Amino acid sequence: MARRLAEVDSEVAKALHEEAQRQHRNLELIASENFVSEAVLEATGSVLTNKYAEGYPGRRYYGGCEVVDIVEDLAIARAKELFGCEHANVQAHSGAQANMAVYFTLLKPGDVVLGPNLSHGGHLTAGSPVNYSGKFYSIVAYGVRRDTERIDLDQVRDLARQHRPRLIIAGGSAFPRAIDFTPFGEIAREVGAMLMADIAHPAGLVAAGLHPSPIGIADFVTTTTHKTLRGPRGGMVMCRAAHAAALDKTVMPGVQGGPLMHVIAAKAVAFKEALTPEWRAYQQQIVKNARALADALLARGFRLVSGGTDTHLLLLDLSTRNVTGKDAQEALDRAWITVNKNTIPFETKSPMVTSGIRIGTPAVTTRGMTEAEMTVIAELIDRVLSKLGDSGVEARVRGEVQALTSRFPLYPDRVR
Ligand code: DSN
Repeated sequence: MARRLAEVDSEVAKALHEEAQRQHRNLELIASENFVSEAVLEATGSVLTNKYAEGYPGRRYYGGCEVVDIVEDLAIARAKELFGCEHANVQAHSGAQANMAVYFTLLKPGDVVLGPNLSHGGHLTAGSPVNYSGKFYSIVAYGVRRDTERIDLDQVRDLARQHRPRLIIAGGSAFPRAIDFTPFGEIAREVGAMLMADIAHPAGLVAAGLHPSPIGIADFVTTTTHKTLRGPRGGMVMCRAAHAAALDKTVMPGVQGGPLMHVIAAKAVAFKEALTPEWRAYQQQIVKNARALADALLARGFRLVSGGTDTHLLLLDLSTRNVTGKDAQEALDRAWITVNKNTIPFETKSPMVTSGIRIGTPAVTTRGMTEAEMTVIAELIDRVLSKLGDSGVEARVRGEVQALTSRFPLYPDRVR
């Protein structure tokens, strides 16, 4: 039992070491990724992975749950304190399952759902035809306005009046601008719909008071815990007390079995970290960095969807440079700058090619980078994309990326 990973499985051990080195060496700009603390990593890799605990604290189907009950109660209490919500279910394995839990709590197959178009910033689970949400429900999609590239609230209202949805969704994966939940709440009330806010992306900013909060407006709020929130990979659902029992029953036994207690422990740790002034300052720096990066890219002639950002992410429209998102992602990868290709509003290319890339600042901010480094990052991106496929440029940028990241060490004990 005492044998370590490297003795048991040298191949996986080597891959983990290489991944730690990659994370240390590269510039991580994927807007949905972050680097958790050693404390969160420790909880994620803990003995709680051994425990079955179907049910909820004090009401489990298995014996031996007295310790994991403490952990789940801590996670719930801290989530409630952090977001000011009436009820939190911390068992959702992911954001997709958090959303599924809300749908299955509220909807019957065929019910009408009004949600954001995927290529306008929405998420797969808000009704994409390739996702369960698009297969089970009758989806009506809203988007952004062509002129401002911000959510078209007139369209949301018109579609809601016309289609009388049972559920309206606000939030997604690629909205660079803050979402005001108040008008969504008004529209939902007017047409008798429930409102779900998916804050997976800006959750950290919401918790820090840097982005409007849907708590008290939306009936259900879903999030992941691993993006701006900087916790372990997982999901969470918050709701009004009136929906608590129905929601909990949907999560387990409705759509999940045993909760991942090691991940719930790590969520508890992350929420504790999030309740500190240092963490709030970190969230502020994420936003400052995103603005600095946006300004630096605009100054270099890039086009940003909606002209900028209010959050942690930017969406670059590369069509004005005749570069696809796919080619840009691959060229930046070769230069050790990690981004993801992303569709843009009114996209004309396939999701595997795209016209844009999405860039976020949570991970580089965790490493300690500030506005000065954002200017350097914009220059590095510009050099790679201005000479697409030039191996000499990519090699020189790789060297500069390594020089930059080595000044902001990440997991030093794991990289050695
Ligand atoms: N994959 C996540 C993101 O990158 O935003 C959403 O599921």
